[in-house]
Amino acid sequence: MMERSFTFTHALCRSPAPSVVHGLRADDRGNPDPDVFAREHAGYVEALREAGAEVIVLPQQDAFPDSVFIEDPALVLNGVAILLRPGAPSRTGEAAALRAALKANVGHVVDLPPGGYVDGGDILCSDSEVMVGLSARTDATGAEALRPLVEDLGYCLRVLDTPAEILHFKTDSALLDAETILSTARLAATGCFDGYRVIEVPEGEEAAANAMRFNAHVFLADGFPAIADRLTNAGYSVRVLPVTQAALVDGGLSCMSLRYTRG
Ligand code: CIR
Repeated sequence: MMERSFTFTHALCRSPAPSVVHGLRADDRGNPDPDVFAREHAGYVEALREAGAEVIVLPQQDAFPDSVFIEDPALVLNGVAILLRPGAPSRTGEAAALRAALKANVGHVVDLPPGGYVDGGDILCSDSEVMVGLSARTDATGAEALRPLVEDLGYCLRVLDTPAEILHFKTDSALLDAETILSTARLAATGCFDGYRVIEVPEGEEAAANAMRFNAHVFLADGFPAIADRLTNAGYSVRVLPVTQAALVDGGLSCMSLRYTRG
């Protein structure tokens, strides 16, 4: 199947809960405002619909402050949902709490075999491989537990290091098309994207690397004009969206949806 890495019919999202004010963050730059977050989230959902997705928005879960970041407890590959084990203790329960919705919407659900931790934010998929970045949330045991599932679905799995200052592998990278990756210089310098074409985000715009290709568009956080121009000039259709409140709790564009195709 061509371009299975960014061509999708569906997206699963979860509304931000008021408890998002307690969301995890590396540096405290103030709490997100739940009302503004809800508005920005609604704009994100609308943009996905405009890009051709049928979007299912699951109800908020106040017990899990970070549950709006629905990408982390699961991975959907080739129509199969894999329930992961998020590495942050406050997020462990998010996977079980997502099972019924995955069953109802994706259909086929399997569990990551026992051992270790994996966050979806550490997984970057191209058409042929699943790159798993080791981080404070994803360990080698978890990545190896994922390997047989991924290989059964027709992908290679490659385990990579993430520099210590980066929360998630995809905090600093995004797929732009089947051969091209958007990356910060600090992540690309590890050599993890050798073999791909890499477009680097300019210095000072690192936060823009948490972007998302969805069908014809590249979704980019608002406020990063240099990379927006660079991508537009490279021929991408760029859709700029405000994600100011997600950014306060270390979230970006890819974190707020699980993207998949339902036949
Ligand atoms: C966390 O630290 O888990 C959340 N506050 C942010 C998660 C962002 N998700 C992602 O990069 N995939």
